Amino acid sequence: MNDGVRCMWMRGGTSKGAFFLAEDLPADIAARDAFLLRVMGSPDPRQIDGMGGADPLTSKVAVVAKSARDGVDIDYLFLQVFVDLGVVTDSQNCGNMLAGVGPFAIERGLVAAMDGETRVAIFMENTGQVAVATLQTPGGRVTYAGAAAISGVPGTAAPIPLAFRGTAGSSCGALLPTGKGVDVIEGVACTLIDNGMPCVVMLASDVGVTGYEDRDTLDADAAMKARVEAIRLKAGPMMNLGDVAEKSVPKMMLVAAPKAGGAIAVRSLIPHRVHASIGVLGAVSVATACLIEGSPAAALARVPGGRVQTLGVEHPTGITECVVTVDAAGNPVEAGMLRTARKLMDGVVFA
Ligand code: NQM
Repeated sequence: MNDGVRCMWMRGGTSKGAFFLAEDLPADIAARDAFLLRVMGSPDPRQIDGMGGADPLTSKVAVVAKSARDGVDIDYLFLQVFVDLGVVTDSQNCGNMLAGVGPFAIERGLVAAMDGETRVAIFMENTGQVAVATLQTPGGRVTYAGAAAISGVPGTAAPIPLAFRGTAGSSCGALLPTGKGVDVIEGVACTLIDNGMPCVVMLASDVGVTGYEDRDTLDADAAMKARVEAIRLKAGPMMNLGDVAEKSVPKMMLVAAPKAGGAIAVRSLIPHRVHASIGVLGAVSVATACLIEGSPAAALARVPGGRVQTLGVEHPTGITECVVTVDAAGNPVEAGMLRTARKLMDGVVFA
């Protein structure tokens, strides 16, 4: 470890962090987590003694290995390294870091790239589903350059469409873990939902904000945050997540009527900081809530209808479009989203 560990730093979607081969990390979980805390410089709000960016969105780790599963290329474990707590958690997935996993796997020789496009099937170990990423690989090499833009990231890059199946109940066992479209917690009507990410969806106005504020304004609102955290601590056990005091789920989604042409406006707490945009599976889950009868989101949402619906989720830095496919009974069966990624650094990192 003192000689450093091989590591690639990448942007995946609107997140950024460290990508490791599983074989390069300690097999012992306590030793692995102690190493990752040192790498990021946690716990410390500035992460001054590490590589982390003093933000949950830039304090992330992807652990990648060749998969032994049928029809799957790669296994991906996501780890969230808390910024100001000495905690590393695998309690959530991350669809943004997922965008970097396919390119990283090709760069490390775990997947052979085709000339043109390469589809990489990725088993998401945190929640047990498979996602398929389609990468641009002209001449059998990953390219990061391209014309795709995603909100929250300046400029353009090669498109990486992600497709998800079977994400309903990924961590909570059911799309609606309480069996209801709405539960009242601390006097606030909430939809407890998991279509890839456990989320609690409520009206922003019910916790005293508009839902159109910028990130810094909401991050400075200690009273709102305390109220939302009280709801989260009660929602966790109701969602089959147990005590969530030291977990990064459920995510808290404050919704308002759309006003930029999307389906819904959202400010998300992940869970103690406000997201600069929105998580991938968080967006899929809140978009799905727009389709649930009785949900506070459905009451405000502008939804197109039909079996394949493109739902724009408005957030502090733009709109993220999710494509949600439902079956004849209206149950979500598939979701898709466009991401991009960029290789930033390849080398060794020291703890
Ligand atoms: O919801 C942040 C992110 C995420 C998670 C978070 C994510 C997802 O933006 O799939 O991508 O909610 O902690 O990276």
